[in-house]
Amino acid sequence: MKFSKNSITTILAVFFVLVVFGFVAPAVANAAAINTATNTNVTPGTQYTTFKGVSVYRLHITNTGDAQDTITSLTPTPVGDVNDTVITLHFYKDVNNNGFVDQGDTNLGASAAFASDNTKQAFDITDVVVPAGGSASVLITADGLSVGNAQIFRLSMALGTDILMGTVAVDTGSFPKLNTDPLTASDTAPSLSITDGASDPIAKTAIASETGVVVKQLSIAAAATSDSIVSFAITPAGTENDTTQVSATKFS
Ligand SMILES: [Ca+2]
Ligand SMILES: [Ca+2]
Ligand SMILES: [Ca+2]
Repeated sequence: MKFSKNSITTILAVFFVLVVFGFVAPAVANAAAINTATNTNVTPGTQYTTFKGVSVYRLHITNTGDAQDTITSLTPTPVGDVNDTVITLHFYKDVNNNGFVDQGDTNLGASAAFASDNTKQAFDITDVVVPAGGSASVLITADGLSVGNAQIFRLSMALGTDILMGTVAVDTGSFPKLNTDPLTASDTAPSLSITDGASDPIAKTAIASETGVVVKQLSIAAAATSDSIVSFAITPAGTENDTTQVSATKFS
């Protein structure tokens, strides 16, 4: 939750849209891969002491070589006075490289809590291919459980080898190791009022295989402070099969 002095009102529409997935055949590696890593800084801001899905690190690997390469594991070090055993990290391939988890991003299956405080820990992610002449982004998000008021959390990649590549190391010369903006915990609870939007529900009926159908609109207002919404937990209802007949849910 990010706090400031101004009240906000956010109109939010939630709708379902059909997504078609394609498959890309892997390229054949037969020459050199030259990888440069950058940390495109994310701003976790001030969060309530218990938080979920907050972006804390955004790793971008550019491969200027003529062979594909692969990110196989990441070994970040937690920094700050938070007891890191209350922090769980999640790793996503940030397909659209926008710094937050959204439709089309891929969970890399390495979610875990830190085993001990201020201690480097390896996370064996689902391998991420960086194509020859291309790039790939990995986004790390954090969940926190009762983090102490005013405590700070950051992530660092201390060494080039903390980004384990399949064939060659990253260029560490220009790699900013520490996320610039910390996550700061606050014990001031968020205060939101949530009501149906002015046009809710927008869609009364939908034809078979229709895409982009708006099904929900919310009006969300902050009280004395403003808050950043980082996730939604929604429950589908109705006679359709939500697994087979709804291909995706999109928030905008
Ligand atoms: Ca792996
Ligand atoms: Ca710590
Ligand atoms: Ca994304």
